Amino acid sequence: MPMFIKGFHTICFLLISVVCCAQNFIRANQLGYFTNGMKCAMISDMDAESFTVRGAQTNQVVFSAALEPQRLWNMSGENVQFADFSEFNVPGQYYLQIGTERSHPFVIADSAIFDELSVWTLKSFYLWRSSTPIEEQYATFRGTNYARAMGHPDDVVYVHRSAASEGRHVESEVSSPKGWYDAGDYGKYIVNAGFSAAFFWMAYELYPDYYANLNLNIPESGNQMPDILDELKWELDWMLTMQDPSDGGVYHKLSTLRFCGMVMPDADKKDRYVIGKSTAAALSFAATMAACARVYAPFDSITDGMSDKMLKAARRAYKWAEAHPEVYYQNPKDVFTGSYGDETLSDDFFFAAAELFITTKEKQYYDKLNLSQSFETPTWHDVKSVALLDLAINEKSLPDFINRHMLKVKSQALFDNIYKLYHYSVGHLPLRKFEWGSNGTVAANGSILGVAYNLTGEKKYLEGAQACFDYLLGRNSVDYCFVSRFGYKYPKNIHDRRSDADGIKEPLPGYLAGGPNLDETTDCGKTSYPSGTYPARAYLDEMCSYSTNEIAINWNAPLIMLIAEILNAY
Ligand code: 9MR
Ligand code: 9MR
Repeated sequence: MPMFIKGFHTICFLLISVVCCAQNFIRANQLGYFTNGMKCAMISDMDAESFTVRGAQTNQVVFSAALEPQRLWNMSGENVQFADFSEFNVPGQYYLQIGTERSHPFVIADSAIFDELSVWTLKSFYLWRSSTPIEEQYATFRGTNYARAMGHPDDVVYVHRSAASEGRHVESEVSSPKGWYDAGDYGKYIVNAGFSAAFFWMAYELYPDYYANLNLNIPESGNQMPDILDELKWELDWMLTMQDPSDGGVYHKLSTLRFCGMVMPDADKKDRYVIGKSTAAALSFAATMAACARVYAPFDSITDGMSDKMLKAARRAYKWAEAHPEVYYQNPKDVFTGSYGDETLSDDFFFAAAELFITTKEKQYYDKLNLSQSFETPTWHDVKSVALLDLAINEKSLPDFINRHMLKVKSQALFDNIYKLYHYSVGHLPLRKFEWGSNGTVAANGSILGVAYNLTGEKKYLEGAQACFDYLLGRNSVDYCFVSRFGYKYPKNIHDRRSDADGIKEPLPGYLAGGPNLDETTDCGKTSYPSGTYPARAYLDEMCSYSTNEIAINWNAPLIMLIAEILNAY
């Protein structure tokens, strides 16, 4: 063949492989693995018989093993195999190779590899703070300074028509500062706040010593309270302002009437409102305040006696919900921000009663708990499994009159339901479907398996938790480490107003992208995905793709707990 044709062929081949099919066929956790930990990578469509691990500098084979035959994973349309190299335990930098295909390089090391991840997934909440300037000394990540001006003081917000009461009239002014932004938008929504807070306090309840020593370098660092609790307090302080003092009811959310454009927080100057009161918000608030009354009690001298105030607020909100058991939230006609509407409230009652019970040990709250229902993956709209988990975590401190057997059977069933999802999944992933925020669901399920391991000591649960961890950090069908600024290939264009508007090329660090989701395919125009796209591959690293590439507190919070579990397991 004449040279120029050969060259032409080569160029075409390169073009085709870059444009249409550029992907990695061997996908590992892009950050790495613990020296003595489980180590697994996913191989896609290679039908290989064996794999090798090679030194990143030397290119020498340091480990090799046979592979099981490939199997079709119907969620991704790939034929997958899993390379297990747990046995190999020499620290260093490596990659996997099969034929000429290689994975991204990764590290095998003792622990430090995940410390920065643990800090910055938490610090992302500091960066999310409303009503305060974000300062350079706390907001510099690997040389990039993410400082910004204060946004949304929220010391004057208005009572929306839907939220008016005897004591607080339409358009009257209230002060509701602090709190975290919910996501890529600047709203503050109670139901999602309560769900997210739960992963903070459970992580703290599980690993108090770890968090006592984890320095986040935030403004409150060094104040004798663990930084994770300082960070959560920013949210709690705001939540407390969302209770109407005249009746104990809780506003569903605080936001503008419409989403603002992609601008920095301080450029969003439209009036903000407290909007609606709902049973779900009252219960989420009650659960959070009740739990935090317990968790913050040892720190009353630092918080000025906050725990007592929280418990009173919790009881009042719960009473309000009992008197108004069916106030479902729906956006009023003039409101277009996130709705977090929820048609089922039994799980919210369960959450509030469980946390009030764990804290007060009062039988009146225990008697409200229907433990005979079935428990599965929790979400912001189905929180009963969060409550069950926290009952299990606190079991030892609960009074004698409870049905311990039932609690054990039910928490075991929750663990096993999620474990089975993982175990029988060809893709080694405990996920029924890829919905909005699928990565958050993986993080939540992973964190539950981590609790299962923590409480039972059974290795199989750790294996499931590790699978979720690895998936989120790169062992997935789209070859992304889903946490911004971590790993080899991470989301660059998260749907986040700050990241889009701050003039900094790199996105803000430490944020978990929502992840693959086929449900909304028009946010980037009619052709977001080619038809026939498989759910596990329906992910777009585009700013427009809020259905797959937004960030949110309820996805980052379970990730924090999962990270703590993995870090503390080895
Ligand atoms: O930016 C908004 C994001 O936070 C929400 O999750 C999403 C769905 O409610 O909506 C986004 O806002 C979009 C709006 O819904 C439609 N117009 C374009 C907005 C920005 O992309
Ligand atoms: O996480 C929410 C998801 O379950 C819903 O399907 C979706 C559409 O209503 O909204 C998601 O929550 C968004 C909220 O409404 C506004 N802030 C951004 C949230 C994450 O996208």
